Amino acid sequence: MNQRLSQLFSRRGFLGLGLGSAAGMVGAGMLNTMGQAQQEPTPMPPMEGMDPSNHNNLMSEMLVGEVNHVANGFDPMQMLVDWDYGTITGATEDGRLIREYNVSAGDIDIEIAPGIFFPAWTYNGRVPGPSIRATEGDQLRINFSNFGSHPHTMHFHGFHTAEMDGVPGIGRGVINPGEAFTYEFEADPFGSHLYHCHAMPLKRHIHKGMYGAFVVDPREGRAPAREFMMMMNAFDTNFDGGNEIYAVNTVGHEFMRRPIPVKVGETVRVYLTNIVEFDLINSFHLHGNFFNYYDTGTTLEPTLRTVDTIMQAQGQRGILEFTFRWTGQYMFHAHVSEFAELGWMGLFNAVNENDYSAALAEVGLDAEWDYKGTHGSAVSQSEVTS
Ligand SMILES: [Cu+2]
Repeated sequence: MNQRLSQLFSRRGFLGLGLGSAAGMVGAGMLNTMGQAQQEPTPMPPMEGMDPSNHNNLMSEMLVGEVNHVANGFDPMQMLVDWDYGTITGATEDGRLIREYNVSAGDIDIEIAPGIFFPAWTYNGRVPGPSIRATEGDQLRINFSNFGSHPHTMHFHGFHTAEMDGVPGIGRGVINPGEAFTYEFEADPFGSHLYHCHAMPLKRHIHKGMYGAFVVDPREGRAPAREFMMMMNAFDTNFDGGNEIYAVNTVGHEFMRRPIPVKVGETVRVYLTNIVEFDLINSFHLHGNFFNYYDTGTTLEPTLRTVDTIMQAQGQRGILEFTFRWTGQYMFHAHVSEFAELGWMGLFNAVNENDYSAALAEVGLDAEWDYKGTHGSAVSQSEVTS
């Protein structure tokens, strides 16, 4: 056992005893609960406020209440724009940037709808895990440590050797609790990709929350736009092999309670992934608008033009681009009505430039969120950090 591994084992021991002295290694939110044993699933409370007699009030069809994002340690609204570019630690002999990322697995309980908790397995204490972003050709080093209660892996979609595939029995295979491994490969091809745990049983490890976006920008970048990461996910809260809550970025109906501010006339670009387990098909439908779609994001020209609904099977991804012509609130949701009613439904709030600051403030956002949303490309990021 090398020194790094022995350190990890001792840290794992601390966490298991609930002494939690590894604050420098894991987020505070993770520390709160990482030492706890897996809890029994929380039964679904009745959906209060669902009043079938009221047909004119959207809110009457929604999950009612507020989710405590601070206690969760992550906010779906911030997840739209909080890309992880890693740290540029050098260059390869052939002159490509080396980007290093730190990812830790850990067990935490998360609130996925008001009052509904789910015992998640996470990357970096959040579901989805960090939105890893790089530029085509970068050399990526993903330093993965497993502080969780089960063996896990990180399986990336992209070109890489079998040894780096993060699959049980091939290369290093599963990373056991207390162990660490560095996955290394080139960011190739550009596109809207994903990573997820590939330990067995696969459907359990994925639906527990072990997945995240992996976006690779083309070398020349893409045209300026307001960019969002949207992960269509769902949760089986009673472990019966079917989902009870559906969402984009984990929290059901979050973007109905807090419409996403966008500006009339600007290009909106969504990096969309479907990771929903147990249901064969998910979809994304946009109101009052049409979009161009780049299947898997691996082309610079759209693969579908002027559509308002796309389907994704589990693991499929793509990029949507659209522009709002008029101010107002525009829904986006699964065109599977059941999913929409169980949480997969949100709103864009399209406003004029002069009203944008007010629209941000209404949903608890500031200029930093606006900046991150409009400066997401890793191409420009490397100019800043290198
Ligand atoms: Cu796993």
